[in-house]
Amino acid sequence: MASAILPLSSPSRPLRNDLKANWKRGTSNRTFLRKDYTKAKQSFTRTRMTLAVEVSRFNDITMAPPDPILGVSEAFKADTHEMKLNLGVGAYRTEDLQPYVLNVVKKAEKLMLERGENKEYLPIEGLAAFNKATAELLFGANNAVILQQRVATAQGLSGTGSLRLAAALIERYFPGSKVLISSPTWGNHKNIFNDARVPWSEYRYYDPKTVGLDFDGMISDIKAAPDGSFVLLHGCAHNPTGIDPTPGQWEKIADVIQEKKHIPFFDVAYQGFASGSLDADASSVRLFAARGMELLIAQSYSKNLGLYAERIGAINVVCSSSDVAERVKSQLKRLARPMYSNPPVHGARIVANVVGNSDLFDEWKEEMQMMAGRIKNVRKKLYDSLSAKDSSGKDWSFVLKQIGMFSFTGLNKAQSENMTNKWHVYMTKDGRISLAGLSSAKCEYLADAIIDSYHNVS
Ligand code: PGU
Repeated sequence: MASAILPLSSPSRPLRNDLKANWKRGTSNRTFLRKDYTKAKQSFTRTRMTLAVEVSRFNDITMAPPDPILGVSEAFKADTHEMKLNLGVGAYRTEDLQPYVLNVVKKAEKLMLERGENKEYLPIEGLAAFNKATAELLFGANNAVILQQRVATAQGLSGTGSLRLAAALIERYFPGSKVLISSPTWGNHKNIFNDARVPWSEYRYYDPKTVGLDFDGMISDIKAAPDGSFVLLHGCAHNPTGIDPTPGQWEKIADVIQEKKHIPFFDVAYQGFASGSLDADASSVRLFAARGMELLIAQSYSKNLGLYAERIGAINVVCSSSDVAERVKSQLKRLARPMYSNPPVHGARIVANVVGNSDLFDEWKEEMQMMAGRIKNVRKKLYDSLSAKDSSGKDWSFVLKQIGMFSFTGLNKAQSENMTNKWHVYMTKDGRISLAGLSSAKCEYLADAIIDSYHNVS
C-alpha cells in the first residue's frame, strides 16, 4: 500500500519566523508569549504524527455500484427535463406526483402529541400494542394461531429489517438450510440472505412466453429442493412481476411445501395495497396458517400506511405451540440486541393508534382503497394508450392483469436504458415500472416511450 509523509513536518518556515519574531518583540496585536509558541509547536507536531500515516487504511476499498432501485431516484433528481418520470422506487405519489402523508397518520400523530408520550427505550421486541395490532392485522384477531398464542412477534426495522432478523434466525438455528426465492424477486432479497450467510437458490416463477406464472416450473423446483428448505413467498402483489398465484394454486403450493417439510417464509410488503382489502391480501398467509403449518412472515408498513422512512414492520413466527413461540421470541430478541438494541417508537405508535381506533382504522381502509384505486386507474389508462398508439398488433393486456404497485413491462436492459436516456423515464433495468409514480396526465407520454423502446431497440 502506498504511504506518504506530508511535507508538514513542522511549522512552515515563514510561519515559524513569524512566531519567533512575535515572541521576541513581545508585542503584537495580542501579546505572544513563549508558552504560546510551545503550544503551537506541539500542535504542529501532533498534526505531523497524524498525517505521517499511509494515505488511507481504506485505500483498497472499491466504489460500490449504485443500488439498482434506490440509486434510480438519485439519477432522477439530477435530471432537469420537464417530462421526467421516476418509476423506479415503489413509493406512492399523488396525481401531482408528490409524496403523500395519509390523513390517518397525521391524526394519529396529533393524538400522540397531545398525550405527550415519552422517548424512553422500547423493549427489545418492540411496542407491545404494535406487536398485538400487527399480528391481528395479518391473521385476523380470532385466528387460532393468535388465540392459542402460537405467534412470536417482534417489531422490526420495516420489511427489510424484519427479513434480515428472520435470516439471522435461520442462519443460527438452521445452519446450512437453503432459502428458495422466486426468479425474479425484489432485488434486496439476495443481498439480505448473502449478508446473513444463508444459502439460497431460485425457483422458476415468471414465464416470459405467457407473461404469466410458470406454475409447473415453480412446483417442480420446490419439489426438487432439499427437504426442510425455507420457501420465500410474496404474500400478495409479487414484486417485480405483479403476478400472484390463484387461490387454487396457493393450495397446491401449500401441498408441496407440506409434503417436503419445507418452511414457508412470507414477505408481506403490500397488505391492502394489492386489492385495496387488508383481509383479501392476507388470504395466502391465512391459508397456510389454517393448515396448522409453522411459518415465518415479515411485514412492512412502508406502503400501506406510507411510513417509508419510519422503518416500521414486524417479523412473526407461527409455531406449533405457545411454548415454542415464547422460546423463538426470546431468541429473536437475542439476535436483535447486538444489531440495533431496540426498535424506533414513532412508527410503532402510529400503527398501534390507527389499528386500535375504529374510526381511524375505517378511515385508513378508505385511504388505502383510494391509493390502490389511483394505481388501478393509471394502469388502465396506460393500457388504453398502449393499445391505441401501437399499430403492431402486440397484446398489451398483461399490463391490466398484473396487480399491485408495479408493471413488469418485459423491456430488456437496453430497452429500459432507452426509456431513461431518450425519454427521461427512470426505472429499474429489469423492465419494472412503478405505476405509483405515474399520473394520468403522463400515461400517453409513457406509452410513447414504451412503444419506441420496445419496437426500435433490441
Ligand atoms: N419486500 C418487498 C417485496 C418489497 O418490495 C420491499 C420494498 C420490501 C420488502 C421492503 O420495504 P421496507 O421499506 O423495508 O419495508 N420495495 C420497494 C422499495 C424500495 C426498496 O427497494 O427498498 C421497491 O421499490 O421495490
